[in-house]
Amino acid sequence: MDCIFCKIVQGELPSKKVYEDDHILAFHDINPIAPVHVLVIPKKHISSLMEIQPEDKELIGHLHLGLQKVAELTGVNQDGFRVVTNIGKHGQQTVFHIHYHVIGGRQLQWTM
Ligand code: DGP
Repeated sequence: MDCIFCKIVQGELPSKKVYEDDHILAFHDINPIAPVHVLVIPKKHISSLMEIQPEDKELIGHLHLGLQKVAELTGVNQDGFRVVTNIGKHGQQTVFHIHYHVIGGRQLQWTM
């Protein structure tokens, strides 16, 4: 499968890791939009939020605990942050391996 995030998981492409365990990986976004911009992904290939299956419930719960860990590791838990997952064309999803952007380190605005 030609998926850049699967290649990062496999170590075939480099990444600046923030956190890793058996099921998830967190790494710095290559094109950050804020002082902290980390992507958190499941190691399992799931193409988007719309492809999560009932058997993935535990994995997705685990990933949310990973989001907390990343917030603590990067310090954005102190003043707050945003978690975003883009889906499809209108969501401007560009990488079709589900990922959650952890964005913070400055005051964010809400513009669409
Ligand atoms: P999106 O699909 O629009 O939710 O965002 C994909 C994000 O992935 C985008 O912010 C840039 C980032 N990205 C794309 N390719 C790479 C890569 O090879 N390495 C890293 N670290 N980030 C990447």
